[in-house]
Amino acid sequence: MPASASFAPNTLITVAPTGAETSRADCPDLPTTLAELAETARRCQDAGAAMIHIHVRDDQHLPTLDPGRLRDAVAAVRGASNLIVQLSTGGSVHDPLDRRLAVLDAEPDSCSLTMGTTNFGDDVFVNPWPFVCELYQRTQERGVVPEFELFDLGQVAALGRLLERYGLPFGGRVHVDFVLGVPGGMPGTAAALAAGLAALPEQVTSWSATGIGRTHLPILLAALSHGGHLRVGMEDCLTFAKGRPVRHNAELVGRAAELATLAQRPPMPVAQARQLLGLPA
Ligand code: KMH
Ligand code: ZN
Repeated sequence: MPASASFAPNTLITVAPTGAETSRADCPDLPTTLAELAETARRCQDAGAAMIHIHVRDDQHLPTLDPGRLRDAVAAVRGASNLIVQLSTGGSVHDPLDRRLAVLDAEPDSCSLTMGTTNFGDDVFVNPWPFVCELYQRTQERGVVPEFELFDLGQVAALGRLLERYGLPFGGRVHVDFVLGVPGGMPGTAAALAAGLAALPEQVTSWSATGIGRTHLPILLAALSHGGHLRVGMEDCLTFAKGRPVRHNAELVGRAAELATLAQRPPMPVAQARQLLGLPA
């Protein structure tokens, strides 16, 4: 792990409240409307989050990359909170690449940028190298701070190649997020996280991790024990404890904040998180 990325004094908590995979019918508590997104942003900020990773839904609660809807979502969250707004450029496995590139038109603070193609359950999350390069250069031109999503060890190496070829992101900081436990990616184990950390390029300045499904809590604890930041939320985990569904994203943020505080690295305020990511104050 690069020395610059080790043991931050505070913990950046990112909430990923919705995702693109869970249907509203299967999970009525999933926030899918703009009003619910705004309410979620406010409550999650109160609970300790500093950044929100957003997937937008349409009036039928289905994933969409409609440009107007994306802009409305950014405005709704900014109207309800001070959270750093990160739009997903991953979308759903069915979204075409050109629509995913156009996400930047909604002018978020940050966007996710996945470093390679990954089997995704029975589907494929497509991220060809030319697409990764194009999206990265667009973030540099538009002044959007990327968060590099790492689903697999090969993607950690690909990040090194990207930074060598195109230089640092807008803002000069390099923040990555390990996504562990996707069927097709790295397993949700502390050992896999440690392997990913050991392989990080030296330009990386901060990292977070999230575990999918039942790996959510173990990866949260492993990330804290390695000095990293946290991503939590119903995109990644729908069960708070055995037999007890998550009722609101703020529950996951609140638990992460408690555990981070216990680890002597309490939640990072938004202003500090903006500095961490190289965003203007
Ligand atoms: N929904 C997944 C196919 C991202 O947000 O950038 C992709 C994803 C990653 O969630
Ligand atoms: Zn996502």
